[in-house]
Amino acid sequence: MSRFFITTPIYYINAEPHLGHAYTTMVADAVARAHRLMGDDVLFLTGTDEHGQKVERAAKKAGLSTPEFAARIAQKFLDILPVLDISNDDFIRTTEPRHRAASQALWRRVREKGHIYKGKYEGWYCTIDEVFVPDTQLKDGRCPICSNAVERIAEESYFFRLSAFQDRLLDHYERHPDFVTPEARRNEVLSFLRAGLEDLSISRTSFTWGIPVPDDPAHVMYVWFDALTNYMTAVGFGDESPAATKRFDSYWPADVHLIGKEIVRQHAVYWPALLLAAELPLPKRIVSHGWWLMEGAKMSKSIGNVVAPQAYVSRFGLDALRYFVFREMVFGQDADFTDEAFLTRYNADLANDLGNLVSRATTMIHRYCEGIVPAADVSLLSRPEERSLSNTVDALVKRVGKSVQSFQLSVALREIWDAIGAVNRYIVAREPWRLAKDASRRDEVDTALFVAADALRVIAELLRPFLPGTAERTLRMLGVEPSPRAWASLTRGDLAPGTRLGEIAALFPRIEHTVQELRQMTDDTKPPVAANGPVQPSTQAPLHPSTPAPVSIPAPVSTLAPERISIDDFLKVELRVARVLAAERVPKSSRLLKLSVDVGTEQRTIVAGIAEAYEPESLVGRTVVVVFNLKPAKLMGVESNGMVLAASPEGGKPTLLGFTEPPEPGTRVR
Ligand code: ME8
Repeated sequence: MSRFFITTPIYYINAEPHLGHAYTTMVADAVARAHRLMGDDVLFLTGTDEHGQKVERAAKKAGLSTPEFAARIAQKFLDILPVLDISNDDFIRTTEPRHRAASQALWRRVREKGHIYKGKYEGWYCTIDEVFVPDTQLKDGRCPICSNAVERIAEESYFFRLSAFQDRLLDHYERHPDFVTPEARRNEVLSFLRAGLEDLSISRTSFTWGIPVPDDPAHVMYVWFDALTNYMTAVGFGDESPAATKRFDSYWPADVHLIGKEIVRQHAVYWPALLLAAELPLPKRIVSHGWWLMEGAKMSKSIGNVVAPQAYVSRFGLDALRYFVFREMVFGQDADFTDEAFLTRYNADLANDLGNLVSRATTMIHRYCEGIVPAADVSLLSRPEERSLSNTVDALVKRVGKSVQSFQLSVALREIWDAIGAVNRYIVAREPWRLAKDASRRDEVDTALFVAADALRVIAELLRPFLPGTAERTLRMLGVEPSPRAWASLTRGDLAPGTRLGEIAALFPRIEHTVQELRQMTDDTKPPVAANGPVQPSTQAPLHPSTPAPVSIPAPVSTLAPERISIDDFLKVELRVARVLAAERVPKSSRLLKLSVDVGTEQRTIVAGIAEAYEPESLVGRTVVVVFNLKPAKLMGVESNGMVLAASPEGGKPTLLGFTEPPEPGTRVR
């Protein structure tokens, strides 16, 4: 079993976590989960970076002692982990004793090897980014990273002989072409290295919120010296016990430091130089991703243009957020976070492609096979359609694994969605609903449904690292054991015939709201950016109470032109917008639901033949279209006063008409 040690940056605690932090943590989580499924012994570390002048100032502003402030904000970073279903193995806070010991041990080791000396630092400092800014790098007199004002500092300082490591670093880069990815970041580092390195100031005396320098407590360590050490603290560095030493030897060096692109220099130059100085192994890979932008500007706590992940999780569910960020951001590049893109991805990819497919396949097994996975007829599996789908599924496991290993999560998801498309096309090609009408074609129905359900099982297993909840729910619907299947043994054809399916539930109910409505709802739940106030709990109801995703089985298209009617004929039918107030099953009927609807002027009872497609509870609150002036009729003893419109394909389930921007009940439809 190979070891896989992956880290996120440890986050500053001057403000609460936002989508940028959540993104890195979710990416690391997906990769860690995938490596577990690939059989690795994974150690996944995240945490908080709590020292430095910025935090000291934020605490003062909040009117709290610095330790109290640190504990309060660190807790917010801890609290968000279960919200995002993060599977980290450790969470490090740099204020913990184990970390003080590790940082001081590293300092001593570098000092003993002769790479630290005392001097005086005079120059510019950006407290937002906690970096020294040489005159030559100032941009209009401001920080080149965040554009905020820089401060002049002049104080006694210890220096690390960074300049002595230029050649060894260049040599390391030469020998390890994948040390820093993507390529663009590697090239930036190489030009920085080739331009020559200056020694690095690694201590401060003008504030006290930091780890004291060994043997000279008037100095606290430069926050980056302390922060970078966290990666070794977590695996036992600085602890002399045999257990800790063993742990360090087996987990260090880290396999991947996953970071945002603005902190590449610290990780790709300072950190390896410090490790070379301490004669310790270097991390294997530094992988950096791009930024989430809001209208072109980096989402950041110092600007305040941040998205609160919790708001999206509570409105749309965690997996919708995970899917969106993994799929939308091409790894390494920047991406805009927009509600338009969120809504499109949700409705098109999740509700329509995945949600409908699962619902469609399981519904047909319920309808045509009494809810039991049928057995395929082996002789039918060599037909071109079956072979083509099998090839897609066979190739998928390897492809997804490869994409995940290179952090190309958007590619991995695109590959999975291509397979979802292939299953959808297979079902359309086989038309089980048509075959089911002919008893002599029973084997073909069984084969088609087995092949589709089995492909879905593999797809769901592969979705586990990305959308853990959705993967489990899908597998449960397919009647499959929820315990994860190692990817090495994940093969097509393993779904056991005779398995009873679980209950069907909509995976991703369609969002019938406009972007404007959506924005308002998410804005209302954004926690305040300032760290000194409590987060307002959301008081709004979930955006989609549980409206099921409409199921669309393509209707056969008639080639006969129907007789035309005049507009007057059409207007005789009064169609109105209505809202469902209550819904229940009609006793003894598997097809009928009794709906109570608001038609604008009154409340009416309408009986609709949609029970096989919709759970009654899921309809409450939904906006539908009804025929208002239909003569009343009794159905199974219940008087129906109108008719609800739905697309009703031959052999398929009905799909209710709806609106992306629901009008008021009573509005005429024409
Ligand atoms: O830099 N888009 O902490 P930090 C994508 N403490 N990712 C983003 C982002 C955005 N708009 N904004 C933040 C620090 N991130 C140091 C790290 S490590 C030894 C010390 C993510 O709180 C991204 O991973 O400023 C980025 O690198 C990290 O948060 C910076 O977090």
